[in-house]
Amino acid sequence: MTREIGFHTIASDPYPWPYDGTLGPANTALIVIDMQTDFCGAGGYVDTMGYDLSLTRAPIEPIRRVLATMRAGGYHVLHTREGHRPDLSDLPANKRWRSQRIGAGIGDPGPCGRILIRGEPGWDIIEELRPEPGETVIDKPGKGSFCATDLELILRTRGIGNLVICGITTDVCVSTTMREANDRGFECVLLADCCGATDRTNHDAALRMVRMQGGVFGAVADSETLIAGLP
Ligand code: C5J
Repeated sequence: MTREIGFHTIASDPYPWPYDGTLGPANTALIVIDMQTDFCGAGGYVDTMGYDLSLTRAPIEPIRRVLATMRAGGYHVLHTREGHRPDLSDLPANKRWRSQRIGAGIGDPGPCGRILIRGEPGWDIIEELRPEPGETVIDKPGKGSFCATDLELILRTRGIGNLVICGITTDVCVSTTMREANDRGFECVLLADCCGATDRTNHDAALRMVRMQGGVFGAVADSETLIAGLP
């Protein structure tokens, strides 16, 4: 993996990130996870389940600022979308069953189209955080962004070793992706104010878990610190 000369880190918890001081645009990517109407918009999946949308909408503005800064700085930017094929051939039966049981069946019709189905209005990334031309969008059928996708191949091909992770939900897709990335040797920082969960306690717990054992999954920072510290 290509590493840049120079020593750049940002203040983060529990250690200055990245561990080896290689923060720079060539080898660092922002990955924005699942900022889709289904997870933070009226009539989407999370709304249909009855959760408080203000929690999953809270990161929109901080992410917008980080996106603008990292785009301007020439950093890699990637987005993910959770969703399934219209014929449901990639939807595990237990995932569908569980969602139907609570009245928000994946694949069933809802106010934003079929829930979590590729191509439906609810599945798309919200307007505020729309990907720009040239930015990679990873479509994933699961919670982790590495499962059944070409994300790892793309990151390795581009020589990206450092991942700035944000999006929703902190305790599910964000956490799963960070763990998958960490196990693959990527150096990750999670931006606390650029994430949100359907439950505040779970959000806080997910952040706490990252910081255990000296940073068992990486480090935690916030958007202002990142923006101020980017070389
Ligand atoms: C969930 C996600 N919570 N993006 N998906 O089902 O976190």
